[in-house]
Amino acid sequence: MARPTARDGPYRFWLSADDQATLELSPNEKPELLAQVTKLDFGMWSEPLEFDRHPAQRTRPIRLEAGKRYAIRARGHEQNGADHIVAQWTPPGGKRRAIPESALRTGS
Ligand SMILES: [Ca+2]
Repeated sequence: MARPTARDGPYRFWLSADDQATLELSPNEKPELLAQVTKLDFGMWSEPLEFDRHPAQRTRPIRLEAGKRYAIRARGHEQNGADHIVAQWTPPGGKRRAIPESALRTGS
């Protein structure tokens, strides 16, 4: 669950994974409304924390409201070799960085 506490505005999400991965975001806190915002197909792996190997690693800007809760889910599928999955975000007017723990909580 992501809860941007600081600012309204467009957030861009980033995904770095090995092998296949998807990132889903809900328009609200309901996980049943999760919709895919980007997908990395098999073959679209990257090094850990490498976010510029494939255009699909970044989402379009997505408007989020400060204080509102959103369900978010990253899922990976390992095929062989190394494996990892990391999602980050770019907050409005900021730079790409880890989603701060203060903006996340687990469960529904
Ligand atoms: Ca792998």
